[in-house]
Amino acid sequence: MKILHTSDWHLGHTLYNYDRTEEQMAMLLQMVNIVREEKPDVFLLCGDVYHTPQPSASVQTMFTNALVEIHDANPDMTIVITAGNHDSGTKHDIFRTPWKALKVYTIGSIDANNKEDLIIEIPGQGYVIAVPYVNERNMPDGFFQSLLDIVAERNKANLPIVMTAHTTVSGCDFAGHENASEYVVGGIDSHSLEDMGTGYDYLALGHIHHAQFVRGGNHRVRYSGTPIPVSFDENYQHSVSI
Ligand SMILES: [Mn+2]
Repeated sequence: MKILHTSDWHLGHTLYNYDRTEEQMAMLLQMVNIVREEKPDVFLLCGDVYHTPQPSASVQTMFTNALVEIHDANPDMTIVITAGNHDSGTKHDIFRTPWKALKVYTIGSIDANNKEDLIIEIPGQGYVIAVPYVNERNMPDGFFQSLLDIVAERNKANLPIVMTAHTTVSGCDFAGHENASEYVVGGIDSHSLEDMGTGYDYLALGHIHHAQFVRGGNHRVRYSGTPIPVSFDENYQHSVSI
């Protein structure tokens, strides 16, 4: 299963009052071209689609138009978009049903009684367990493992299992985030890798802006990082991960 992993687009972000629409549109165009070239089976956008929970109409239009172009660039591809801590989870869920017509899954919130909503089967290829950002107080204990267990049960053909999360995993390099420590980055407490459960083949993370494999994750746990910088401190290479 070929995956394009990206996160933290922060559309609508302004830098010290400088409008960044032109840069963001250029990034979206690059994204379309990368999809056309790489033809991934799955496109993962792991949270912080927008910079604010109330993006303007023009920012939302920019995003939805780009999403259709990304779909058109590789119509067989499954697109999975989860909400991050900057997004409104409930707004993210509004168009869940119509987007499915283009094989786009938008996952904004979790319902512990309906875990099926978070499990996307890509027939013959694998599974995506799409977990959006959830405030720690609302995250049931052992939630990641419970999802992994459901998929393990179902996965008789031993297909690849990919899980997403938008959170801080301890051992990551948080350069570029202000007021960050080993324990809290961007207002999200660190999870240990053990908290993320076992049974995934790849854990696609969002939230940390510096692209990296997480220490101790055996090259299976990765932050894709931001495709374009969100602050001056992000003085490192920006990319998507294939
Ligand atoms: Mn972010």
